Amino acid sequence: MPIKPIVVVTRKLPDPIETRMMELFSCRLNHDDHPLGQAELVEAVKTADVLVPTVTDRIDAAVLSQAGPKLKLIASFGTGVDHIDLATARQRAITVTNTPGVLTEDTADMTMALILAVPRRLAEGERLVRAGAWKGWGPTTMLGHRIWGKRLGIIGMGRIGTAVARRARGFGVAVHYHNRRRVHAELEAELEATYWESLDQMLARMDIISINCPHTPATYHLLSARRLALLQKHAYIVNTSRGEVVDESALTRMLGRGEIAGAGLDVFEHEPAVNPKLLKLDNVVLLPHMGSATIEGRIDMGEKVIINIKTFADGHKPPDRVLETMF
Ligand code: 8YV
Repeated sequence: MPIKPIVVVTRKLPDPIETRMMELFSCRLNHDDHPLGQAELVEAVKTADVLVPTVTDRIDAAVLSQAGPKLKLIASFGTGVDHIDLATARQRAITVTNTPGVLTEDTADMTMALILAVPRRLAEGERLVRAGAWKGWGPTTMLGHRIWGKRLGIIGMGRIGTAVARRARGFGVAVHYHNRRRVHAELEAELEATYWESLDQMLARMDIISINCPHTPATYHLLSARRLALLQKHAYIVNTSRGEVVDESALTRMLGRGEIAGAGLDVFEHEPAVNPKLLKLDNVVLLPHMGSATIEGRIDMGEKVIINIKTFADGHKPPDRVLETMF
């Protein structure tokens, strides 16, 4: 790879990151920040040494099959890599990197915000005031449910799940979790966490569920209609991971029928489309995939992208290599 590789960046990144990238690489930036269509992505992979995509780019087999021989690195801006066909990338000897770690705390904060917002009817109250419909305080108006003392079931006890658990403890919430592997005994003790090998068993017993696992072929619709039906009627679901982990139609149906109490969703199955039936429900808080949306986080993510590209261009193994076998 040339010392100054041709780097195509698919979306507008924070200014300090773009400036540094321009200094280090031969960069093609996306000044107006429009999401690239398939033809533009194909054009990008044909000419680039390095592609810097985001979650809004579908880097599937059709796109990768047209990659030029120079494309050796996909340095994705973000932690999730479900928008990239890792198997095809590997077949074509293209290294894939991501930006883990730096968005953990921001995403955990947003998860906690939703865990508080849904049972305490935050968005509903805000809408009431803005609509000029608030008639004043009342002893039985806008009653939600107490957070303190509830049971939180975390699906996916990786970095973000653990950071959510730490926050939840501060709110007097009991931590339960389901994960492919049980976490280290010391961490479990610190969090006073209860491990459930069986997701079904955990779902049936929790007050709040937080989804913090990646979207992979194994977690697609992990919360299927059958599993959602195991939840208690008073349970809430919060998702700051990926919409595809939940059967969104089944969830919407259940929320509409009052079969579960509410949901806080930062991610959707067909982003940026949101099921119109969800928009009509009061017991949901809907956010536009902004879990990691802090300026500090986005700069840290950009720094990671730069380090991954620079290390690779210098002939070394970039630190954040995504191994297909991990997913
Ligand atoms: C990112 C995310 O902002 O990193 C992830 O996996 O979901 C987001 O927080 C987005 O993916 C950037 O590509």
